[in-house]
Amino acid sequence: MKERTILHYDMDAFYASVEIRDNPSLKGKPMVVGGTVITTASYEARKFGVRSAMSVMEARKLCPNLVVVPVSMGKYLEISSKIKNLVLKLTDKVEFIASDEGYVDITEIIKKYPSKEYFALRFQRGIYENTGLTCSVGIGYNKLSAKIASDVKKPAGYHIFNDSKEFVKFIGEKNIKIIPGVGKKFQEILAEKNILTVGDVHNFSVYELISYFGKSRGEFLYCSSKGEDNRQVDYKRRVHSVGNESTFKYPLESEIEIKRELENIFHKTHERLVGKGLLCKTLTLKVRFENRRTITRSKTLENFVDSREILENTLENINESVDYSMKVKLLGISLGALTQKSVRQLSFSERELFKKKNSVDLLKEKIKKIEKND
Ligand code: TTP
Ligand code: MG
Repeated sequence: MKERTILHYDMDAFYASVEIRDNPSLKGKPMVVGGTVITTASYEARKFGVRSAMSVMEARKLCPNLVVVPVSMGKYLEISSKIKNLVLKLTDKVEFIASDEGYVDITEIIKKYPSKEYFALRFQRGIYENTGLTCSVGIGYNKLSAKIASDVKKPAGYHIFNDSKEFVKFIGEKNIKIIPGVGKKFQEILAEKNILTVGDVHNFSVYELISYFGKSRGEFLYCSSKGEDNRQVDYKRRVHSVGNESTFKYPLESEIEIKRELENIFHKTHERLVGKGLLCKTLTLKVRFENRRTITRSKTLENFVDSREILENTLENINESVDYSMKVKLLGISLGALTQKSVRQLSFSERELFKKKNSVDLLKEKIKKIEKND
């Protein structure tokens, strides 16, 4: 199999960090985000043993000064799609596995950078400058090693596993629960066979593991303990345009007919644009005449839009420039130069605010050092 380089990122105390960013008086205090149940805890609260999924009542017993901030899901989702769009600017080979984490296949793009370390720092800095939030980054040679790497220096750190030798050495002495997918129940079953660390798995053959735990779990354990994981980063190709066409068995003759068909096609296309949560910047009209001659007419708008009115007017303008002296065999509309609706450009003041923060300066310094040594 071809050698790969995979990055995994995971935002630090995601919901809590957003709340602290938006209300700096919370900084340094043990706080959680939640109602009756905690979604996440700040790192200060974690020192008291406060964790996700714990009840607030239970947490207050551990930490009497705990500050509880209500959940603002809309806000976290908006920031989540902003982060996703930032990552997608690097490459479309991204698989988002939660609102605050994802895998990126950087096998190709890493070649343009001086080192993996440099890339990790640039990645973190990019996220921080645009959102004011820190993330942890792991770079490995497959998904498993990348995912575990991102947890090594949490929060705000990064770790790199260059090859399976390095990785297997690292996980060997660790508790078996370090392997994602090994939950509490499985851990108990494994303990019955004296498998407490990842290294303990090596005492068994793959056949023994399968006979104890079943085919899929047995194979999974065997491969994971040797640092093997062939899963691909499951990315979806980005949509570059949305469009619809209609071919007419009986070519259209009158302008009224043409207009009605165009309205139908526009309606379908516009619904798809809105349904996918996209904005567009260009509209293209395609017309094929009875003699098979095909023309396209495009207009690029000043801004990204999904407004039905603006797009309908644009279509009307373009359509007026078409000479319909011949019968029409096909009509098509496509909306291009797409972007996700949730992307919001940062205002200048917000950008400046984040630039003032210390950790960005630290990252910049580290990057400079690497550049000097290169
Ligand atoms: P996580 O990435 O698991 O946790 P986290 O980002 O808060 O902290 P860490 O620094 O350890 O990565 O989850 C991301 C968000 O998902 C988290 O901020 C809140 C939400 N969440 C819940 O709502 N319930 C839960 O049980 C968990 C684990 C997370
Ligand atoms: Mg997280």
